[in-house]
Amino acid sequence: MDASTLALSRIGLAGLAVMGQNLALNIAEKGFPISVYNRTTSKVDETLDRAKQEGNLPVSGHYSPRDFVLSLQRPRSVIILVKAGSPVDQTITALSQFMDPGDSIIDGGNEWYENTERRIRETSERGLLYIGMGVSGGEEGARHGPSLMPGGSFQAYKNVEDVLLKVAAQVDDGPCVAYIGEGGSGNFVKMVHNGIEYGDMQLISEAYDVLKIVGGLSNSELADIFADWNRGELESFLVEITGDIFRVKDVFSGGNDELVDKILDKTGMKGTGKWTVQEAAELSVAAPTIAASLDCRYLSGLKEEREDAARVLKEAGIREAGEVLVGRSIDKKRLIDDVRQALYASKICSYAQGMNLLRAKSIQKGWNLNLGELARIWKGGCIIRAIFLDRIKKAYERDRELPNLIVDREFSREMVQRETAWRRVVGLAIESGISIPGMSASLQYFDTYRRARLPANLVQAQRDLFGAHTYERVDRPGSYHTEWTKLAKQGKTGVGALN
Ligand code: 2AM
Repeated sequence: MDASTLALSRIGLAGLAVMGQNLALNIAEKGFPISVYNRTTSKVDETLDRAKQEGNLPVSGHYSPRDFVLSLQRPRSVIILVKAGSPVDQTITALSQFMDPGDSIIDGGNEWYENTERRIRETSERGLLYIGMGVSGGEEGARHGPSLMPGGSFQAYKNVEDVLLKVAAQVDDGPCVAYIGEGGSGNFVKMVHNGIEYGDMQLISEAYDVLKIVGGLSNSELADIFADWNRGELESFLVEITGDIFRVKDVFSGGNDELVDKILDKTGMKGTGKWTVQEAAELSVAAPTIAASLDCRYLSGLKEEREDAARVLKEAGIREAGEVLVGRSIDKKRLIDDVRQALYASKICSYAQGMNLLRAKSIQKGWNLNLGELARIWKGGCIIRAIFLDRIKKAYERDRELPNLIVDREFSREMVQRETAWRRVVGLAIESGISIPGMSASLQYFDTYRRARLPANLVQAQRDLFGAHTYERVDRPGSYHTEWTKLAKQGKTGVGALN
């Protein structure tokens, strides 16, 4: 195709797998003529077919990197949506040779943020601008309005801001996109979004498990409960789709059983949750709910081992999960209400962990992340979208330096209101052998964070005894070391010497 004879496109998109195709069609539908390219050219034709079918959208297909790049208005902006890692480098190499200083590359994949930072440096040597942009919302979001988290070159953002503002999901307080910050901040924020998503999914699965085993609820009752929860404080995409899942019948069993019961209990993953937990550890930020959900995915993968363990422990005399409750009368209505409250309180703790991880990274990297604004752009389009994010946004608007969501004046009140129900659910699950690693991690996080005094004094004493690591005192300044063993043997009161 001879680019000179055609009107140039406003923007380009390379990488036409599911996300790429849908995002390209979304951009075109919002009135921005777009050029598309894919290494395997059949996907270019596929996209052109869809563009035609879905309303003669202004999409032009290109079959070589050169034609693709030359079909764009200058300064050129190219979104790439290929597999993270080396495919991104290969795509940059293929395209950038035809690009000019001032042109921009926007990587929309789930990339490790340090790769983006390396590419920012590499492309800047050639005068190119670079953005790592988190895109959330799956296929549907990409097509009709995702949440977008672009970080990197501010100029590159400005060059495409009009496009992104229209393409993003729209909520009551604006489009779900904002310039995140410099470097790999956009990818990092998307990574933590995914970590929070792991937590939400785990917590929901635990709510399901408790309701099913303790309450004996059927799938159709569960569908109604989740639909009901979706009309209140838990209103969210994940709660909504969970309700829908319980309603789907299984075709292979003649439509008598629900599909959810036929699904193998082994969770897949692509790595962003693991990165979140690794980063939390690197930054010394406690993220136990997110870590518990990651661990649970690992344990779920050990299906055969778990089956063996179930058999061995049964032979050893263990009771089935929930068996201790047999014969006990369960107030279903109260159980359902308790689980709803436990889920909500657990979620607050999980989001508090994710937000605090973002803040710690922001301080380390000088990104100046605006946590309230991040909560706002997650209100629509993305997988964790929820009514509750508006409350998080407001909490950070009230106090930008809020150390933890738990101590926000509204959230603190809500936690206390739900505390008894939360403890009942966790207690009941623990007593009956139903694993609830997410909800109990959240509760333990809450109970540890809220205590003015922890047994860490004893750990400090142990460290000082065996490693002379010294300790501080509650009543006077300085650091102290005590000859604990000697004094204990002498039966004397230890008078710590000033170190
Ligand atoms: P393909 O259709 O040619 O395989 C998701 O796999 C997307 O990433 C697809 O569009 C795929 O292109 C693209 N992709 C994967 N590896 C690539 C590479 N090394 N270079 C260019 N595109 C690649």
